[in-house]
Amino acid sequence: MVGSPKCCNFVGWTTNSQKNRKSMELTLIILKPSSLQRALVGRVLNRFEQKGLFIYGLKMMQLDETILREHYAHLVDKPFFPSLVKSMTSTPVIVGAIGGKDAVACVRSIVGATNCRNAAPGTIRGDFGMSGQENIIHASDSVENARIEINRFFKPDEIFDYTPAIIHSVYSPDEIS
Ligand code: IDP
Ligand code: MG
Repeated sequence: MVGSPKCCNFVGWTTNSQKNRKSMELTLIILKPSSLQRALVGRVLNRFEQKGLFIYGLKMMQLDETILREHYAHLVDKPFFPSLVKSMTSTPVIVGAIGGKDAVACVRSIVGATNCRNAAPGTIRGDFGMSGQENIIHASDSVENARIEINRFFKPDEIFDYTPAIIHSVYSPDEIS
């Protein structure tokens, strides 16, 4: 974001109201190797666009064990962690910064439960997967973790602040002004 050393305060909306900008959030998604190998990238990204969320950053990158030990710090002692690292480094991934009002919770809801076999139909994991590990996509689980994860995977100048042309059709005036 212009003038900001980090992208953690990004809101992505052109409005003069700082108060109302606060409810606009940015969250991190990672399209995992299972998305790329199964050629699901377009369909997965479309789930967020059709909802009315917007893409403010998007890139392909190769992960390594170092960044995964940081990103999955809560799982490093789990027996499946080596398998998770092997999977997550098996192809490049696509990382995205998705924005909107209450974006963190909305994106988690669209993604669904961790194990695809338990994920509700209509969610990404529920519709596209059968595995607990090969579950298509990562999404930040809290506003604080979204801020940390976006800063982990994106440089500030890789997040783009623009106003979607359809913003006034997606939200009512009181929701964004
Ligand atoms: P989340 O991705 O739904 O937030 P986390 O518990 O944070 O779930 O786990 C991170 C990732 O680790 C999962 O998305 C999945 O790929 C993998 N994972 C979690 N639990 C298991 C398991 O029991 N077996 C194998 N892989 C797992
Ligand atoms: Mg998680």
